[in-house]
Amino acid sequence: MTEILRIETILLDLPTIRPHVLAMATMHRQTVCLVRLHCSDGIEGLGEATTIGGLAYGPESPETIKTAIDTYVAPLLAGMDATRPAAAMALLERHVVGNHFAKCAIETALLDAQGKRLGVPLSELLGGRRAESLPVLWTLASGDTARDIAEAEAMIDQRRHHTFKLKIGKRAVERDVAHVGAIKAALGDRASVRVDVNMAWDEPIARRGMAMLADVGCDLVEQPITRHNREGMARLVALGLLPVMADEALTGPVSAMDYARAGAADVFAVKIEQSGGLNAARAVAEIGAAAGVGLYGGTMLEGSIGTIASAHAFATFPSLAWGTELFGPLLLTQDILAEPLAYGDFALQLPQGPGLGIALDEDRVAHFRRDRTSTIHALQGA
Ligand code: MUC
Ligand code: MG
Repeated sequence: MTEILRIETILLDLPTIRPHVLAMATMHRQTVCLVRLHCSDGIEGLGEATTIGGLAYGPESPETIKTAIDTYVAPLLAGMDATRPAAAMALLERHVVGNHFAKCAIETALLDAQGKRLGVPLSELLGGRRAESLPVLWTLASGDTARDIAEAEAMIDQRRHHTFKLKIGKRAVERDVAHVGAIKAALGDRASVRVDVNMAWDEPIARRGMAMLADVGCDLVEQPITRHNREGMARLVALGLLPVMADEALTGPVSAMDYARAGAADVFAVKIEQSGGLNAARAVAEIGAAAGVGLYGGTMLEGSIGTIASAHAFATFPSLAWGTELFGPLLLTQDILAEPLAYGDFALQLPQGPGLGIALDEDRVAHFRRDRTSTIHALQGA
């Protein structure tokens, strides 16, 4: 039997190209929990978990993910059959409650290893890809309107992105809408402009905000109110002012069913980490599609490994009418891959190689390891 020998977790701190300003956090770096799953046939599977602003977005942080895997997941899976990823995930489901981001990183590593073993891309283990490339938008979140417009113009000129998501909800609604309106007016028909409120509004403000956003040419609003107010989301959908997308609310297939039944979203932002893994994300997408909900491929601002894992999953979706936001690696100053992911012509290309189809740059991994830099700081302080 080919066994899972060992699961290694490494925290990497990667700087962002500029501050990324969201309603709940401003990010200056992204911390990646890298997972290396070593198997007895010599194959290594890679996985990754990230969060947004540490614990600012949800109940897991890179540090808690590392601890959960080291303390509970790795001992549980050691010695299991590495060629049976679904059986390993079923065992994990039985013994570990929640911890969706950690589970996603493990499932990614199991499937990467299995794809390498069988000589097929990861997408083929999920039923097969329907697309070779996925459209990718960019998030304008510098915190400054003029800088955001300049950034968007550059992205359009470089043929990198022509759809933009604006992070709002931190300031008064009038100021936020003025910011959105100024960007839309500058870009005109050359771009689609959408907003993500990250649950910062209550329902009356959302009603007012959405009417104003529709007037300035915004195309969609993402999670305007708390995920717990499903009925409120359904009432906002029923207003018909703007398409309403659920994000934070979608924590796996059960929540997808709940939102679909209630008519609480026009669009689902499907995320592999938030869903609890790649297969769970596919289930969320299938439920959405069956309910007539539009699909969009979301990000937890993953680095290259989580991003390409997402791409393998999203490429198998029944439809992807709203494209994806798989731009995470482009927000970082440094990549940890030997060959960066292929962005161009407003899209991300899927690799052809087995498993995830990527390889690590070991020098960069060594350079950005938190335990290495904390050792250096300790030595410098000594
Ligand atoms: C979110 O809430 O969608 C996705 C893009 C971005 O800038 O932040 C994330 C999180
Ligand atoms: Mg969102």
